[in-house]
Amino acid sequence: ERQSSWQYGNLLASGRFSGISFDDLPGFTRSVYERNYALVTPESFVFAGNPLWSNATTAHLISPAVGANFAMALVTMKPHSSGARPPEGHERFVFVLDGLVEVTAGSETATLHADDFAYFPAHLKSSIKSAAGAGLLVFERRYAVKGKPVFLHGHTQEQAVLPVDGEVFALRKLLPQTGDYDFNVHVMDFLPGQHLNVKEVHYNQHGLLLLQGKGIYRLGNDWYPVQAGDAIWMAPFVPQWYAALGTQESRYILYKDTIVDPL
Ligand code: UGY
Ligand code: MN
Repeated sequence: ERQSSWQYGNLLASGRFSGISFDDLPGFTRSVYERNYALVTPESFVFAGNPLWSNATTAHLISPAVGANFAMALVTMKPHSSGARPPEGHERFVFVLDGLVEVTAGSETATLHADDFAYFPAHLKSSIKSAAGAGLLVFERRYAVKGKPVFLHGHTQEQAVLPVDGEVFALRKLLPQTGDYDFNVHVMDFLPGQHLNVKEVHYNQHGLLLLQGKGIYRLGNDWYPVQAGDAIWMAPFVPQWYAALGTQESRYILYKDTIVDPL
């Protein structure tokens, strides 16, 4: 057996099979969908028109249809595209993956570049426009607490790195930790070889997009190789753990519901 894998390695090195790519293998995907988690990888993303977005397509990777209390979508905005206000009672969080957008909420406006974010409270009229095109990650949910959240926007890199007891990753929280917000969005950085210390099990739900790097994600009793571009849904109480591998820092962005009494 050793010999056959050595021979296979030699054949690959010979260039005969150069260009082998699992992405192009018919019927192959790393995506998996289980009762309490899903891994959705780019070869499975399905972009389609959406009545709230003009001249744009959306790929919904997580929605309440799986039992989640939020929706997570990728939005591809073409030049001269726009997004309308979410339905009544829904709040929206936008993270810019690439390009440039102009956002409006109430009487305020802002220009967002890659790695910038904005939060739109449910009670304000809002819109998102892109003149030259942009890629967005969007989290939306029904606003579930009685508070006074405000329109917010910022640059990810300018958010303070927060200490986390017993953990080594660098954590940034993009929303205020007050009772006005019923979820937060975390950005977490790991150097290669760093991993979560806590093998987490908690009532909160997650929607995750790996922005950079690669590693191993544990979901329930399964371990998955993951890389930038992969998305993960984690239902309440699914055991979860990550280790960063490779040569590049890992960064992921993570929806986490907060505050709401689990009862
Ligand atoms: O805050 C969290 O729950 C976060 N550390 N979870 C995770 O990275 N899977
Ligand atoms: Mn967690």
